[in-house]
Amino acid sequence: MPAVVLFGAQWGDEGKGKATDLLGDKVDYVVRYQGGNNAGHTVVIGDQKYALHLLPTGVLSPNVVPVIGNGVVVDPGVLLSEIEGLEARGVSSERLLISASAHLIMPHHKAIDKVSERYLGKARIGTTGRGIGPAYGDKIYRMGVRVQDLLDPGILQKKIEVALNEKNQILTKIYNRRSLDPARVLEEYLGYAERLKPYIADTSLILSRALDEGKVVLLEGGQGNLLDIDHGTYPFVTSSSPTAGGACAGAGIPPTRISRVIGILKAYTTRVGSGPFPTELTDEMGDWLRTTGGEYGVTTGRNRRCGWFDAVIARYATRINGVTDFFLTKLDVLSGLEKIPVCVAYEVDGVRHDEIPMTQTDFHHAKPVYEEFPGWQEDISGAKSFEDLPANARAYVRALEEMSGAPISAIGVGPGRTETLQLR
Ligand code: 2SA
Ligand code: GDP
Ligand code: MG
Repeated sequence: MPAVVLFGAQWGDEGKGKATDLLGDKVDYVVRYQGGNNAGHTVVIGDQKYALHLLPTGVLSPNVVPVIGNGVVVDPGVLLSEIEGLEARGVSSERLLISASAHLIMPHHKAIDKVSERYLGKARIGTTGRGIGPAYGDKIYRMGVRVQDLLDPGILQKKIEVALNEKNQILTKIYNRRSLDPARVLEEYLGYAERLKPYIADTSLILSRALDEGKVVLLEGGQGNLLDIDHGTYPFVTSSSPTAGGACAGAGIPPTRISRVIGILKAYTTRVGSGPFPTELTDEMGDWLRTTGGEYGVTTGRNRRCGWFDAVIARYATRINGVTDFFLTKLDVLSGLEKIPVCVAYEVDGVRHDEIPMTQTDFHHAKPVYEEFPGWQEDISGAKSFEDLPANARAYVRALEEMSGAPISAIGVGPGRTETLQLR
């Protein structure tokens, strides 16, 4: 099993953190390949709950090397606090490796993210305000500051000055905000440089050698398929590629090394931020799913929008990512319902769509076509095997599997490490 990708098959928060953690003892490296501290990955171990933002989930497994790949945007202040926070709880980040080619989130990125969202008003994306979009924007615009620039104070100073020359104009003239002082930013980042130096590495080379030695590398996605900059609900997306394709570019690993692509799929659907969501429930049922499932943003604390399972989206995830198997999470949340509707197709202006419509306009107008499944009343959180589940829960799982187009290999029946049923 050389390299394995694990990604979110919906709009994020499917339970990727828990799923990655579960594989912890079978892998040698866990690599974040995109995103930054917009992510919130929860892992529950015994009575301890960890919320990871920038650090790969592998940091919680003592034998795993956690890697921040080149495709990630790193807020160095946040990273250092996360490292310290874990250390205070007895979790060492000593093994951490940070790609020298990853980009840095700078103070102007955070300022512009927040103020531009405010200016968009009702048209806002609903970003996490962590500077993610502006940092990726500068990367593509070739104006980014990279982790390796922390090792060269002269270059760092020049890059900060060039960037602020332009960004201060934007902040003051367009957004009527205060300008940032390049000397102070330099001083702040030189401070981070000292502390981050020991972790900086050529991670693509290290991973390539590890794969040659037969080591197992897990590529851990943040966010999800429909938040992908190319394949998601643009412009209501994040600014990176959470899809399996993005894993190669974001970790510096060739596609030929990847042997398994695990899609994490929630037994219902959630989304944080703006944008289309055909099965969204804006009524009491949606509130019930939010409360029962604990659907609140791990990074911002925002309410997550909730709705029924959407098989069109699941099939789309299979197609875009070449899913070899799915982990189905949070099945326990659905216990107690009389009936469980599942969206099997959409209707747009009277026309049935079995696939995601080609245009965003059509997707915005997509009405779900539902098929109802009988629910189950039993608490399933104590189940130890698939056979322990009530017949209706088993039928629901089998139906989702059939509609999603790839086998389900594990089922989550609770947030804890042990609350998982292995199917194959
Ligand atoms: P950004 O900040 O530029 O990446 O925001 C762009 C869109 O991407 C969404 N996004 C997310 N969606 C789900 N979960 C995310 N992580 C946190 C969590 C979210 C939180 O685990 O709960 O705490 O609010 C995440 N990160 C980005 C975002 O909502 C925008 O729609
Ligand atoms: P991620 O971003 O995909 O890692 O997911 P989040 O951590 O943002 O949100 C998933 C939430 O669901 C977390 O609170 C997890 O502890 C929790 N969780 C994960 N799997 C299960 C499950 O099978 N059942 C229940 N009830 N909770 C789960
Ligand atoms: Mg999350």
